[in-house]
Amino acid sequence: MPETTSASTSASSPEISGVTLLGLGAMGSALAAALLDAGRSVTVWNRTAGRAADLVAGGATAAATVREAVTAHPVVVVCLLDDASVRETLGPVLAELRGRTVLNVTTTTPNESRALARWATEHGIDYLDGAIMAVPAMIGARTGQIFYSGSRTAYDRLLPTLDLWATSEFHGTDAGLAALVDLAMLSGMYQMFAGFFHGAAMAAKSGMSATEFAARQSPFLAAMAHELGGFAKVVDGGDYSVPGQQSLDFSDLSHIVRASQEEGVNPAPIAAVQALIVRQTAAGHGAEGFARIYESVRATPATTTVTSTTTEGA
Ligand code: FVH
Repeated sequence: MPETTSASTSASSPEISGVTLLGLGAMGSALAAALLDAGRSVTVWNRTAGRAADLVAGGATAAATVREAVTAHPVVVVCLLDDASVRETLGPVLAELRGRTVLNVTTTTPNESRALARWATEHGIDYLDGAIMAVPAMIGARTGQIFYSGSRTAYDRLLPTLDLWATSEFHGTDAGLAALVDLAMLSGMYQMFAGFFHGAAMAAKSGMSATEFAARQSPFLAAMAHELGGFAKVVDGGDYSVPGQQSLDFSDLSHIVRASQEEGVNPAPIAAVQALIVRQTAAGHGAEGFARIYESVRATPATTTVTSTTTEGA
């Protein structure tokens, strides 16, 4: 189990003097603004000029080049589009980064983060990876979370600064762990959203608008979310036959799939869940509870097709 710690470890960490921020998109700008609000010295850089105006009005220094930006402070926060843009931006200034700390909060896969950490270490850079569980409006309001992994010393030193943005949580010295937990959380979220869209498409056949459906679905899902703790206990206990659960034999969801087809609605989201059930019932586990489908997903089947639009890290 990864080591996970939150903000309380920060109490005795000394404050850092100033921060460089590379990338002034929606998130990078929010991160910089929160640092300025806290009175920190901030130097910013963005590939396309002109995005720094508001931050400069708020007290930031705009650097004309990446080199000028990274040499301004011992800590460089990177908030760019993806792994490729991080490498493209940091590659030419590797010599200048030696001896500094890089905190990369760009969304990456775990292996991209690990590769970046190795690359940084090889060049004498202290590397901390961050994964933001928040939208820009939540930064500074501390209603979001940011997961970190990689250099523990960097995390401890930066924590008073990190805590200005969101609740901070350290997941371990394996630099890929923050990205892993981040993407695991997003996986659950997107599948919930897909389920909502499928339900909305079915309800639309009754004349119900998506807005009307959401008004019903939202409190129902909130109530159902309380089931997660119970499912988790079954998964962690490893006994899917714990009494009191609805068995897979009771329903393989074919009534929902059929209804969707009858109404001319693509059943793909619910059919995907059904396929996970069928794998378990076919293997003789039909008398066990719904949590059993965890066994259908915890390893990649040989036949799974994975689509990737991102470039893997070196
Ligand atoms: N915004 C959000 O809600 C999410 C929340 C969760 C975490 N993400 C991740 O944060 C990274 C940055 O997201 P963002 O919202 O700031 O993104 P954009 O507004 O699209 O800005 C992208 C910035 O990246 C720069 N950029 C793109 N390609 C390059 C490149 N090849 N070289 C240098 N910079 C590059 C772009 O610059 P420009 O287009 O203005 O010149 C923006 O500064 C991201 O990983 C999210 O997944 C945010």
